[in-house]
Amino acid sequence: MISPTMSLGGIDIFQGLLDPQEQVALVDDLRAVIRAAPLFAPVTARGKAMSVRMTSAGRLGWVSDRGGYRYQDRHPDGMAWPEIPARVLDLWRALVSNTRLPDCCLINFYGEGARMGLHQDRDEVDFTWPVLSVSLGDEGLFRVGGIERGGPTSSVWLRSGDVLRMGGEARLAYHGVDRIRFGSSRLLPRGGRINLTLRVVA
Ligand SMILES: O=C(O)CCC(=O)C(=O)O
Ligand SMILES: [Mn+2]
Repeated sequence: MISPTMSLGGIDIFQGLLDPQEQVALVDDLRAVIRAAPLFAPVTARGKAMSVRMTSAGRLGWVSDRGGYRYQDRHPDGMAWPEIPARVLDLWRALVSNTRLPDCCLINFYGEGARMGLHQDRDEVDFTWPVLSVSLGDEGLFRVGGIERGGPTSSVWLRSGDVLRMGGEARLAYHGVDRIRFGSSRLLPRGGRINLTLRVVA
């Protein structure tokens, strides 16, 4: 079993788990996913644009539009989501489970100025499985609180190749990304940060 390098508010963090070569290979896999299911710009139910762009791989993908946020089995343009890349599933097998694989691999892209407000991941039916999250590219300031909104929070800069596991008590912890350091990594030639979030949905 691989041990986390640190814990933040009950979240296990595996810093530098993916070496530079693995990161490059993963980005190649993701380019293929994005070619088949392009990044789109989600809006909230109130019509406010989110600053990240996103797409998904897997049986289900997460979408947000005027109709609200939800999981669905099609990209907003109508195609089925591509399969989750084998390399990504290997990571899940190593850190979560060999028997139950994730239904969804959400791909978030943070360009310059993008962020994600504090939220809980609670659109899934089953919270017994952890959420696994992979950071690639530019550094992101990740903030985590407790399971109630408004409590104390702590922060850590996530770097390319870091992996985070939110399970147990921390499965429903509030978390978000305050900002990225645009251009801090050379993994993506035009800068930006990619986050993969793997979840069992149902
Ligand atoms: O970008 C991150 O590190 C977190 C993403 C996230 O929390 C989400 O997509 O639900
Ligand atoms: Mn989240």
